[in-house]
Amino acid sequence: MMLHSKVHTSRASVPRSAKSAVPFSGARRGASVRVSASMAAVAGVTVKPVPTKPYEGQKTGTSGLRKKTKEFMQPNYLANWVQSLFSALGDEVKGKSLGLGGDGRYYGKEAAQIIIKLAAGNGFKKVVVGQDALMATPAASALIRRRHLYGGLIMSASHNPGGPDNDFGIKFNYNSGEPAPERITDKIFGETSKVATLNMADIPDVDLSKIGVTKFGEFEVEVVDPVADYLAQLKEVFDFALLKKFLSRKDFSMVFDAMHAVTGPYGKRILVEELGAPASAVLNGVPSPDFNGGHPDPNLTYAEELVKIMWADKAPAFGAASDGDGDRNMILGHKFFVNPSDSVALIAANAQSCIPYFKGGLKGVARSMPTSGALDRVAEALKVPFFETPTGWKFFGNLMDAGKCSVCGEESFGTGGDHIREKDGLFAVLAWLSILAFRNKDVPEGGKLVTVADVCTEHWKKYGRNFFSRYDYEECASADADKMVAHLREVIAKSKPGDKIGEFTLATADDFEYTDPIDGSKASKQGLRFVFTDGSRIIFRLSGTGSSGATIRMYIEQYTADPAKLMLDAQVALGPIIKVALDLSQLQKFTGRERPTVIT
Ligand code: VG1
Ligand code: CO
Repeated sequence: MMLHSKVHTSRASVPRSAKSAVPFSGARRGASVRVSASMAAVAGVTVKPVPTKPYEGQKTGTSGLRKKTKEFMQPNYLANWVQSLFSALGDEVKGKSLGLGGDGRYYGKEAAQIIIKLAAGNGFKKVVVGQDALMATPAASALIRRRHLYGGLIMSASHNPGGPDNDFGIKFNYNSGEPAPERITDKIFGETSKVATLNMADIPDVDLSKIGVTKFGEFEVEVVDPVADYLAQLKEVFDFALLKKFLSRKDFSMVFDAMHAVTGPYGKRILVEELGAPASAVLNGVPSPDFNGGHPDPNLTYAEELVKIMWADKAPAFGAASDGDGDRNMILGHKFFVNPSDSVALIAANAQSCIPYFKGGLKGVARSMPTSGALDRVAEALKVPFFETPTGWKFFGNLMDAGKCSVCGEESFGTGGDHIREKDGLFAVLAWLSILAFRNKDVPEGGKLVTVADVCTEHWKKYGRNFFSRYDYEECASADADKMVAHLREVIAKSKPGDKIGEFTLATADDFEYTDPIDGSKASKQGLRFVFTDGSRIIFRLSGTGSSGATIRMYIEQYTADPAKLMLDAQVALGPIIKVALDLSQLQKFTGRERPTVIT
């Protein structure tokens, strides 16, 4: 390529109307051209400045930007956001390596090609991408950490349905593998409102179906096995030999439902090939661009195939499912559902004895605000620091980086550890299998196995039980949801400690605000909560992951230490407080909804 000393290569100086490619030299040692630090791309790559216009509303929600796939497929829609991200990151990205992958949903492969061109055009030296553009969210976090990448882009709308008529999404994770904090996402949003030029490298599409390296000048794309780094990470956490031995018991069987999403290949490789489970243990294990028309959200409503299997009279001892991008998990025993708020508490309580990575003890634990207080009790018993954060995994990253949190979780089927910086579906599965393996190590084959239900009931006997339920009212009219929120704010403003609401006495009512203990950043308006004197709670939030309308989430919690009540059905135990919550919010009046779309 010719050296072109007159060409300014900083982003700002790229002519907006330029139609032709702008060739430029790279930072070649001894070259006579002075290369500016803000040069747009690496040597040997031609940058084509593509003029563009901002789209409204490209604001990152709880976890990345999620919109209808058709919105994402509009000209430059995805490119605008990615360019805005790179612009927000600035010169820092020059010469760095970027991870890339997604949950296999519709439009992922095309999106990957656009992102690779923008990465090259904005000065990244390398993109490490999962084969066929696949990469589970926890695997992307592991990849970033293990390969010391600058960061990574994950193409996923997680548990939202996929396909041309459903959702697509994208999010950026930083160099310790954590979802970008709000100071970055705010900056990206700022850039999206003024983006005018896309720095696209003029390179052909890369064959993502073959593992290997493709070079364009000094820029390279490495296609990698999306499972390998993640598997290596999990091997540093769990005792694979012990798990393999446990799974080989003839009196134990399990089933893992990948829900036609990204974890199929992970489940097959880890559970079947590494740990010796039969191939039939992985259900729906082939990733499909529209999740086979399903809703890849592992809960009792959407994982109905698995639920049917586990509620049959003859069933496997252990059942699990994960979501679209593999960061969520649902854990089931025979006819038994483990509430995610209990799951994280249980994993924390058993981590030190059952999981090698935690054998030195936990540095601390954390949960999102709406998640039940079961974990708080474990933290107290273990005498470790405890943190309550807003909803969304991005708030755990700082705590983990600062060495203050080893295990954390959310009520929304998210559980994780500080081995990576994302919630991790298969981590939860292996954690539960580790607990079961440990508890059954002295039970002879054919003896009475300690079950998932046994582990939970013993936990409740020791700590008491935090009954918990979440009601989701999906796709309400936004105006209605806003009116309900405004009404609740008025109720909060008028309320005072000691007020009687139904049979409950109010301790506090507020709009949750969080100050990050590490960097002091503040997040406000993170959920309206009513906390009662007996520790019961009612919380309302609007979802930040939907792509249309408003989803209202109502979270209900009540604690009991009464042995006679421990085994009650959660909906029965929570009946009275649920009624109070509905009366207080007048949800039915505001939304016209008689009942929720999903109950957890
Ligand atoms: C939901 C959950 C939240 C979770 C987020 C991303 O957010 O409530 O706990 O972190 O999804 O999960 P919201 O704003 O809709 O309540 V995932 O697996 O969709 O990345
Ligand atoms: Co997810």
